[in-house]
Amino acid sequence: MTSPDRNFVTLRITTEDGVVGLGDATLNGRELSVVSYLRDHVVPLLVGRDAHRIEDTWQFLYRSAYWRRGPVTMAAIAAVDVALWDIKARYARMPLYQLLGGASRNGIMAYGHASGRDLPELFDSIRRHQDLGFRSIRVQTSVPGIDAVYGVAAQPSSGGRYDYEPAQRAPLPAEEDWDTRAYLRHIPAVFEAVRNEFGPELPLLHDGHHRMTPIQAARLGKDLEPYDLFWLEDCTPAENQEALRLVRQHTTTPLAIGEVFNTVWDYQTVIREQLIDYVRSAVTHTGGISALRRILDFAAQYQIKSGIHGPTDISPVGMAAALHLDLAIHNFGIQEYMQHGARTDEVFRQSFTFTDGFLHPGEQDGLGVVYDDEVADRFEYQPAYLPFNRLKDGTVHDW
Ligand code: GCO
Ligand code: MG
Repeated sequence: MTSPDRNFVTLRITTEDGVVGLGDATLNGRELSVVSYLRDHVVPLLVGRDAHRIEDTWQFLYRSAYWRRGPVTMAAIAAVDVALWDIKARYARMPLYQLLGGASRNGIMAYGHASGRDLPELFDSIRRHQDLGFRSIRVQTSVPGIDAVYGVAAQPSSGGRYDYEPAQRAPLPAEEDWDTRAYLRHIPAVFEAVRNEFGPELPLLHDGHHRMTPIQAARLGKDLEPYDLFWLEDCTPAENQEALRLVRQHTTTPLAIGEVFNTVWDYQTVIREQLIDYVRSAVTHTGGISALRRILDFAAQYQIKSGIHGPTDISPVGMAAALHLDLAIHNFGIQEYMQHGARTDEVFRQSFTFTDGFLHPGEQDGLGVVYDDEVADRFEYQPAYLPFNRLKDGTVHDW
């Protein structure tokens, strides 16, 4: 556990001849649960096992626990899986993507998070991200009548950069407000203004963050069609995967879902019925490289592509795992990329590059990440929670 710019949980596995593998086990707002799951229930089972038996270890951890699936379990299994892949690639003395089939592309298209409380601030943020090299941009803005909206930098001092995922360091989650009708009235005009300012070509993404009903999501998808989005993300809560049928009937706006999913079973209907266009899971939350690769192979049969989750609450280890997978699979779509802070980069010495809008995992053996214990130990865990929403009448709503 370390908390340079935010809390991160990292698993290190060391083989008897000293080869080290790293795995990301960070579950934003519930980090301590995964630390306990690993320390108290998984690590004792790993000591003495053959580190080369990745698949057997994955199946052993998934089936021997009896209780299956869920974000805590799958983050713990993911950390073990990624650490063992890191070890195997280090033994093989090659970058991890080579073990996954080698490169299927020259670089990994990334998208960045632009935001603004109003159009001038939003336009500045988009330009800043273009200056940073981003060729695809997520657009989030404030909404008149709502005080705090997801994805928008709270103050312009950060230059409109939504710097870190909003796990506020506080003993309790912050309450935010929401009004879906105000949001639906406002967003289409924002995208019309962005298209008028930046032209028709720039790939634009938007995150609905689970807040609409299916018919509201259908309306927004239809209203945004003239602006040709790359994707509309988490347009409606998707525990009920069939809800996407109604959205799909009304709009051709591409849909991305899955950052809160944690196994292939969460995707079965939306993939088989082609109700989505992009799989949003992170390696860290879905059981690791072994599991997410299977989900993406299943998705490929339905012409669905990857859109791996890459906010700052995915650690550089989880990010590196994503990049090796992004480089190797055929049905790559896009990679989310929020740059980590300087302190985080001190703890996790990473070797991936971001050049002219494209990421690359690098050519180091394994994942290409080194964890500096001495620096990490300087940053104690601090309780931090994602906010939650209430509607005007006080009803709790999806954040
Ligand atoms: C995204 C996600 C994040 C989540 C965060 C939760 O699209 O990157 O929606 O912004 O809110 O990862 O921990
Ligand atoms: Mg999202």
